[in-house]
Amino acid sequence: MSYQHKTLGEFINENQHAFKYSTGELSSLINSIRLAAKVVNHEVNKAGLVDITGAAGDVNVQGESQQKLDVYANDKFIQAMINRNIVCGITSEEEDDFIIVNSKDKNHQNKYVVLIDPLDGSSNIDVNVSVGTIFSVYRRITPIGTPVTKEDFLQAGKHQVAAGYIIYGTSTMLVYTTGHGVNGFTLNPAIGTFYLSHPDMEFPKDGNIYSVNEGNYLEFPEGIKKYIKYCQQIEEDRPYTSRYIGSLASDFHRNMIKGGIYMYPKSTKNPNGKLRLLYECNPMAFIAEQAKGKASDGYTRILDINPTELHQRVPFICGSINMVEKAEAFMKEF
Ligand code: AHM
Ligand code: MG
Repeated sequence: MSYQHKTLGEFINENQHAFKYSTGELSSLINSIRLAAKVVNHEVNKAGLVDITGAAGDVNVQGESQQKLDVYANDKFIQAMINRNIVCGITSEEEDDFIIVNSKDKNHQNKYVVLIDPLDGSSNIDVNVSVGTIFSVYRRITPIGTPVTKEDFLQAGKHQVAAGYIIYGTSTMLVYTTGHGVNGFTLNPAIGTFYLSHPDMEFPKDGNIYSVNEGNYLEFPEGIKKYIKYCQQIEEDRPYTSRYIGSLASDFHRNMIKGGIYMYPKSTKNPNGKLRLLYECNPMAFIAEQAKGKASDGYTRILDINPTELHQRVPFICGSINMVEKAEAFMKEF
């Protein structure tokens, strides 16, 4: 079968055998994320009707209270994983603490924990701009048969077994890796099926797009300021183009296809940057490296950082390898 006709379901089945000692658990996990993505997509697509159907906090005609979309997405992803009982723990950008998942018959036998940002960039919803879901999967490190602990979630990003994102955009796409390259699937909304549309995605080594919130320029470290000026210089293939959606998955996705760099540096206002290491930076860094790109905090490889807190923030520079290395060189020099 040519790749054009391959569905995500078929792709997951075929690739299950790539894992040594595979029990199908990871495949079921990706399948439940696929399912929740379709449910959330349906709701996100209706967001513009909010004046007609009622805003968050209102009660609709059926007497059900309306939920904010990020809370809705959080519930749907968590429910999908709990209902199928295929993970042993979940933590989410929307939750204060991690959730232990178990049922009597399973007795803490599941292997994987999931870390999720259910609706990233949700401030874009009101203005009909793309938002995303970002997820990350690790094998637990505490013994099977016991409840998971925080330790299972605080693993360095290099230990991820899978990571991905969903973009609710002009098309809805699910892009993920299990450590064997990166593949992208586009939803055909008419029949509710994801098709393999972007096999073996890779960042071009170089690019000409830089994505950063330049409103914070005056607060950035000197190295980042100098790098931004470098991007703007009229020389050789520069100035680069500035593109910033303010929705990480979408900015990353465009840069992976066209070649570019995304930066959320530290600033005087946000001394550790804004993005969350566990829910945003680690999964994107894993995908970036699998797609031959690079991700760092300006000095250190993101995937080597040992997390200390569930909601830890970290400066984030990610994208085409030569561009990230150039930005790192500026950080080192200034
Ligand atoms: P969120 O998790 O509160 O939605 O914030 C994450 C988002 C990223 O998707 C995006 O790149 C960034 O925040 C935009 O932040 P800013 O508006 O400060 O530029
Ligand atoms: Mg977020």
